[in-house]
Amino acid sequence: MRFNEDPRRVLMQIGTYLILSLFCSSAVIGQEKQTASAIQPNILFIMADDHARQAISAYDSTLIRTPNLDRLAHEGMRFTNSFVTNSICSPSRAVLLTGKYSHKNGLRDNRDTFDGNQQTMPKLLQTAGYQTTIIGKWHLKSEPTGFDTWDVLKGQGQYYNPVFLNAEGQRQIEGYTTDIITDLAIETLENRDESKPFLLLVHHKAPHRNWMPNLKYLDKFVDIKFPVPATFYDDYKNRIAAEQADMRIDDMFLYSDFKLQDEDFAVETGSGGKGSAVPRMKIDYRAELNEAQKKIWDAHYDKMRAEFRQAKLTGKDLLEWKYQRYMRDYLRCILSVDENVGRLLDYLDAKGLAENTVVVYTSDQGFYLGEHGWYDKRFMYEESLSMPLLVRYPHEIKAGQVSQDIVLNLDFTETFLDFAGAAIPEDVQGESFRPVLHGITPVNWRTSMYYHYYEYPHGWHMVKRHYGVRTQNYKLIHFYNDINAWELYDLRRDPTEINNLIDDPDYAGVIEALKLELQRLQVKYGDSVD
Ligand code: SGN
Ligand code: CA
Repeated sequence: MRFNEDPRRVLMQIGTYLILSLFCSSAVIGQEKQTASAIQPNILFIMADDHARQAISAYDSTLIRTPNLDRLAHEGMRFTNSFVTNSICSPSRAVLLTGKYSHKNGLRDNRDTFDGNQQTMPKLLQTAGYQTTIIGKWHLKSEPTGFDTWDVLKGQGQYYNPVFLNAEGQRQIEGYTTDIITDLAIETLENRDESKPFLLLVHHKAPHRNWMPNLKYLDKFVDIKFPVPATFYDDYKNRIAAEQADMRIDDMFLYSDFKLQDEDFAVETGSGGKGSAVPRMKIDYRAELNEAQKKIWDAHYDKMRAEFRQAKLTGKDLLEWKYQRYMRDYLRCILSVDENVGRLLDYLDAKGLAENTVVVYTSDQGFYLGEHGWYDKRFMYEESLSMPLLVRYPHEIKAGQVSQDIVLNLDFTETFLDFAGAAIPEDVQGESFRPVLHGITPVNWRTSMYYHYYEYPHGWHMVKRHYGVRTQNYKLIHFYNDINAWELYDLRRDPTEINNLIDDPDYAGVIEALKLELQRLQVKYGDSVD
């Protein structure tokens, strides 16, 4: 809600906010100890890996129905301008844990190791009296710190029969990873110390590449033809970095991405994202399945492969076949994520915890589902810059709200500390969006956000280094390193970002203002480009 809306409504909102702040904010002076613990809510933070907003029906119902995620949206607040500051896995996780930009927390790209000795959000919450746990994907190389208990996937993790690492060592658990992560989360809640509030981070591996669905969902979506996105056949005109990126659906691996699993497809012909068209051997993803699982798996994909061979597709037909194949497996993985979010919500209901638990659903970043002809993330363009964000906390958040305020993954640390009533350290770089959750945009809320991506020229997908600024209406990006290319988008007129307006004289004033804003943000956050 904005201040320039109906004044009566605004007054009512301000009233509600003041009342809520008085009753809910743990920062209220003179609060008794016993009330202080009563108002420290539990925090259940569920984060998927590469979950595009387009694949949550509360955002967009074109592709899939996600009743449990929608339930969170309907019972809480859904954010439409929630962004990450560096759209790639490990860096995003490091930002979540520290509330600091990549250049400050030391983890710029997936090759880096997280320095677990630094100040982190779980450590701060631990000090504030919380019982802290992480279950699922970690992907930060060093051992987790700041958690009372942890059970994290080894490396990127597997979809089936995953190996978990914890303080005692490692163990393998039979089954489907999205289900198992939820089982472990529920086990954690069952065994928790009830005298303390909890912080539970549930980090799914799904729906990360190579999109291996649960066996029970293999038959889903077989009769559906998904519409290709408007920019599917993008020609990348005036966008050099986009043109040179290596993440087109057309180049995906036949064996592992499309599961055309036989020796004919074992040497990949597409580049699949390594940045060169050099043929490579198949990734043997089937090795993680046990014999019983493999039997069901193969029955499905072998049939599909036989149909594919018979169809002898080429050109546009082949490309659109790849898109359909990609969508099916990706969305089947989402079915499991949604189902397991439902299991956790049901658990909270059954134990009477729903009222006093802040439930957050998000993803480590967005993803391309065929927009610009792509999969993957990394770019500052909308699909990968955006993270889905749903927050429910009946005690403070009115049901069914939608916020357009700009919030960032950088803000989770401050927001959670705010809920915990804990002091917020000086060097944390985000903002608490708790007031935004009350339905009012604070007068001084941010009107622009800063972004910086680094993983180039090493790593996957050849997305050039870039930084930029996004406001409610515009986006300015500078690609650097081996190029020097600026892009400007007018998001109101061109929401799919295909018209780079950097050379349009009508926008000279906008560009100048955005360049100044970019500089201001770089100074504010202490970033420089070297
Ligand atoms: C893997 C994927 C890439 C993906 C990176 C990073 N290739 O290497 O497509 O961009 O992970 O993803 S795969 O063939 O091995 O699946 S991230 O989420 O960890 O950043
Ligand atoms: Ca990811």
